[in-house]
Amino acid sequence: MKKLILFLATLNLTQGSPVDGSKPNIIFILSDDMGWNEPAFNGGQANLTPHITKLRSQGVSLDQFYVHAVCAPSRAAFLTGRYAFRTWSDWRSEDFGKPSYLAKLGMNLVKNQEGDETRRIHGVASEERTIAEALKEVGYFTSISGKWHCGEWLPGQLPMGQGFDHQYGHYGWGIDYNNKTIPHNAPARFAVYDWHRNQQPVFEPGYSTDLIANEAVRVIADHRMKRQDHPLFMYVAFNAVHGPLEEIPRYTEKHSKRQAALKCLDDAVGLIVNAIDLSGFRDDTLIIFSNDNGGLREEMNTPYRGTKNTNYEGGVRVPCVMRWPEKIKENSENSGLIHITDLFSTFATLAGAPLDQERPLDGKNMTNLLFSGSPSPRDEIIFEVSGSVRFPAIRKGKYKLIGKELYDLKNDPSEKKDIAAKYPKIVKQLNDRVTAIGKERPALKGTNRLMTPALPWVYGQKENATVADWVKQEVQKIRKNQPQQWPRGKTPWPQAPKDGKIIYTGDGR
Ligand SMILES: [Ca+2]
Repeated sequence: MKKLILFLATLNLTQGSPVDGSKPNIIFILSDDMGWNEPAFNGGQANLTPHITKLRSQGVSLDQFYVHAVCAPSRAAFLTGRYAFRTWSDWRSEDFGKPSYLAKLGMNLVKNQEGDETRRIHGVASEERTIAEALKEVGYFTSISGKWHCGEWLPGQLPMGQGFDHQYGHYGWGIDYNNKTIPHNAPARFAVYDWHRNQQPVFEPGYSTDLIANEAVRVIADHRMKRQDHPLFMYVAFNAVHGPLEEIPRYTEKHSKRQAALKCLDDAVGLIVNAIDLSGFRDDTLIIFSNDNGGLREEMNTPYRGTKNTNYEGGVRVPCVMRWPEKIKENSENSGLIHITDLFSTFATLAGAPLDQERPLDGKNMTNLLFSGSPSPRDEIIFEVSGSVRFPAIRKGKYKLIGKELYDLKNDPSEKKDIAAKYPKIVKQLNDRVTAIGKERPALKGTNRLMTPALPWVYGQKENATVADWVKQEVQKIRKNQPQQWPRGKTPWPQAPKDGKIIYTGDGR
């Protein structure tokens, strides 16, 4: 009997969900720096997010969907299915041009052969197997529209070097929504052009939120016309609602800039979902909407504590909704524990792509949780290990250890009461675990490569080598209005966190 039960249990584990390998279209829409409570279904103003609310009502809301605490780590974790520390993505590319960050790695700001202080090159290594590569292998057309932030210079670290058939948007941490320049280029402080289609600089007047959505709609329509025999994977990563918010094309009469930017993002989500439905892809498409890290200010994340760049719930627990008609129950909720790395394994499983690969995955397949009503196979998340700018942080079961602080998330989801002193054994257990896994951090490679020139006109090494005059004109227009001098020690970006804390004075870069 025991043997039979064991056999049945094994069978159940290996059986998979009914939709595994069914190759749906997969549309992953990611916003930037949105707070937990900004969508209406988490307490935000209803008139700001009607389309996201509608998507939620047609599908499931995930209550325990976790990411990393900042942009680049979350994006790398999604793309590779591996915790950020494994690809050194807990350090962002631009950090390698900032003395306060470099100092934490025992490195200096270096000069290139031209004698200019410049950035060391850092990004997700081209050897990593990305989700785009995994899906492409099994016949998907792969598209990214929007923000990349996993390397902005070497061809192998750009989207089309990492498995995307189509690329549109920006490579760096952010852009000003209208000019498509990135307002600084650490260690230089001047603007660089960062807007590309298929890795060529492109001039397109308009507001980036609208343009990213328009491109996504165009790709969907193109797919309808040309490639219906192939499944579609789209990664639509808005720079909204990240700062600098700048000029917003509509809604500012009635709303604050932040609210107007959010409402424009909501419009954009509506356009994409509508394009899927009108193209006849509705029933064969899984749409996911989520966000890369918590909001910049505490009040955006209540009832959770903390902000972006912290590992409190407010920094790492984000809204996530999924819609797949008939496959996911309308207006449902799911409280299974999920980490953004799991999307890799889940998408690959839906696509029938293999999960065994040279560099082991942290992501777990969630198709049984999402489509068979099984419990989550995950009971642990490694947010951070030593060697990062943030304190080591781990969740195990109901407990979360952040540095020396311990919280019971089941009874205290707002992390008001540090219970470390009361439970030293649990602290030790979690600390031992996060220390042990931290030893798996590989050696940092590639940072002896330098960005030359130190201040490019446009991101992308090849693109900058043959830069057109119009790009220079666009950039000069912005540079001439930037401060030409900075007081000693002042930078347009915040200094690296001290004692686990970062002080934001600007817009969250
Ligand atoms: Ca972000």
